[in-house]
Amino acid sequence: MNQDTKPMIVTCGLPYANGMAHLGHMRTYVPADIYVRSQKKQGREVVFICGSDTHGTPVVVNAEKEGITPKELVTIYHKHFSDIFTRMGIRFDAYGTTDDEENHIRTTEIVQKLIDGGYVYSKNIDIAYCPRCDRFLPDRYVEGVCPHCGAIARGDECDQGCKKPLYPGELIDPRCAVCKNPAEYRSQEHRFFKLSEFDGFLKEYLETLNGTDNAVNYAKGWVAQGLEDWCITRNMDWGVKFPNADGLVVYVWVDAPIGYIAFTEEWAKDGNDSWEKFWKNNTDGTLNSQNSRIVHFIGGDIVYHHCIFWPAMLKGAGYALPTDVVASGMVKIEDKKFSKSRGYVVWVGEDYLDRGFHPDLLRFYLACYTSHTKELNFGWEMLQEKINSELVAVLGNLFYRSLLFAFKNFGAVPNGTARPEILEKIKQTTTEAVKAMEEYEFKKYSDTVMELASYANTYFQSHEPWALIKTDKEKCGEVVYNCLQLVKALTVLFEPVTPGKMQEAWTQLGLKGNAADTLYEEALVPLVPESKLGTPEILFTKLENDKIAEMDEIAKKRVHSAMKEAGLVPDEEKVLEDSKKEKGSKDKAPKCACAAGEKMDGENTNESALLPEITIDDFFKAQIKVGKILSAEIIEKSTKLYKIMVDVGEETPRQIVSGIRAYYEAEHLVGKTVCVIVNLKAAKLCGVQSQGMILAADDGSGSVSLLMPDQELKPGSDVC
Ligand code: B3M
Ligand code: ZN
Repeated sequence: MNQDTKPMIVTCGLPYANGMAHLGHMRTYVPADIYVRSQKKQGREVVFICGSDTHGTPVVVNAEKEGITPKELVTIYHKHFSDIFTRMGIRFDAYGTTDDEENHIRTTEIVQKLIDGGYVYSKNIDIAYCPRCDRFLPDRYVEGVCPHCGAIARGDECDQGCKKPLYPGELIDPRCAVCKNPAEYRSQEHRFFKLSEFDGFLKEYLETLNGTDNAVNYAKGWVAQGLEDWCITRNMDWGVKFPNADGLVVYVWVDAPIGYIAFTEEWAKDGNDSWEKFWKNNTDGTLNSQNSRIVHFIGGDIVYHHCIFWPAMLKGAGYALPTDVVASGMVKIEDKKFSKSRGYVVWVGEDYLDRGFHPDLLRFYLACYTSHTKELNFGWEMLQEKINSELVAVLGNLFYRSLLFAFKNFGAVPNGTARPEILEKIKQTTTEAVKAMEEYEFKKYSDTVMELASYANTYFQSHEPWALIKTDKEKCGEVVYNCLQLVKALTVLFEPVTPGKMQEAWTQLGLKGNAADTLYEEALVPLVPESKLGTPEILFTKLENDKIAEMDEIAKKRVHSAMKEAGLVPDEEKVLEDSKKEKGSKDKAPKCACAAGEKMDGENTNESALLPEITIDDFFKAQIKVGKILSAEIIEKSTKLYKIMVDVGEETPRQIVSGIRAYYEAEHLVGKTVCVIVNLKAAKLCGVQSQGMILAADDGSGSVSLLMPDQELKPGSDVC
């Protein structure tokens, strides 16, 4: 089947319904919406699917923090996301939740298919358990050291380091994310998906996968490193029950992508259409024989799940495979790494829409700031610059002066014909823009179309209609007619990016129907001379300095209060209060630091500076000594660990397992003077006993450095 006639499903990564929508979300959803609108303009059958991700620890942890049930939490945020999407002009054909009945049923069916196909087995594994909180610690309930790269990671993903998904029992030095106390591992029976059996399939499949390089190439690299079987059950109540396994639900990364299918079913039910034509491969089952295109738009941090787990599951259960995976780059706020807890965040509702900013301005900024896979930096002044110099000065200026001139002097579309060179220019622009769109180059699309607006401005300017009207009204009509034809073409071409404003322009042009429903070919259809025009109105007004200054102020205050909360800037009142408390604190038991939620919201940031405040007593609970490394050897069972012998001034050296293999050669470690926590509870890592921890610093970008005294000290010296 020809690519052009295959029905398409376009999906967006499902937002967790556990908090408010922010700019990071929009970085994926806006381009996806632009893409879908463009597909519709090419006359393709396309269904746009998304929904709220309602399961997993991201939801349960936040619900616990708020003191409400997961169901209550997801009801609130599902509505929030749904409203925000509508207000941003993001038009999903279906927006469900992964807790919908359709998703429970489809997930159960797919899991059962995998079981029946022999792809699932049971195994006893170590699960982190917090003796203090008296519960098992799935995924984000546990933190520790990544066994692959040594970064601090959460239970299901090395979110701050190598980004690899992690499996239960893998974290080194696990601790409870709620009370921060050391966790222990307890054996439990879980279900595993035989991902390793899909190695050959995935290698072949990834050769055929389209999309952005940052998705496809990463995935190829991971498969090349070898695949481990995947634990697909969790000890939780909230989620989709695993068939015939009491007390276990399926892992959220199983039922979340299945939501794409379930929401297609919901859409099909509503419109009396078929979901199977997208998701059931009813030809010979080989690759590239699909009758549909399945395009996933996702954040760059969930490539593994979409390019590896998901196609393997679909293949195992006999469903059609994704044809394109499009991964967006990261978002920075005012040149700082995006971080909710540090205050580098822009909330789409509270900061943007509720303050009267038009959604199309943000859509435009997101489309054309940089290419889709690169880092996007948002700042209020940068937004102002971009909007004022492009949307206002170029596009808005052209529209208003053309429409106003025509309205005032002709009262309608003047008599005229579209000049061949103008039609040719429109045609070329459309071809080039659509090509960029097909390559997921949204910036190129927008820039190409904006270039046509500059061309049109030059046309208007150089033909001086304001002078011609006095000398040759007919010739002036010709010029204005062509300007309006360019305005019409631009309205069609810009509709995917700024749909609300282009609909207004469509009405001002006096055209019937919706700009959103017109095909690209409509750009070349000549305007009807003497047809009525709507009343011209200014489409884009300048973002004024005082408004931007106000937003800057809000942003600064947010960062400041986040720093204050983290104890990074002194808060005089608090200092006073704390010093009072400190006086009587000696006999008190240390409090349980229950501020874990901040680290569990899915941010990829190094949050170590933001742990809850501790007292000096807390600090001295850790006994740190100077040690000298005597030997370091590779632990065969692991790819990242060393067994290190350290002299810490005791009778016998300590044996310590450390995840620094990626950063230091074994022979370079010997003789180094390091700092060691010597009273850490002993633990076994990869079957090797570890009696302490060697301290190192991680700058968050993959550089890890041992902490070493700046002069030779005797082993056993106290670090104080
Ligand atoms: N709910 C959000 C994320 O990790 C997660 C996406 C699911 S897509 C099937 O970005
Ligand atoms: Zn890692």
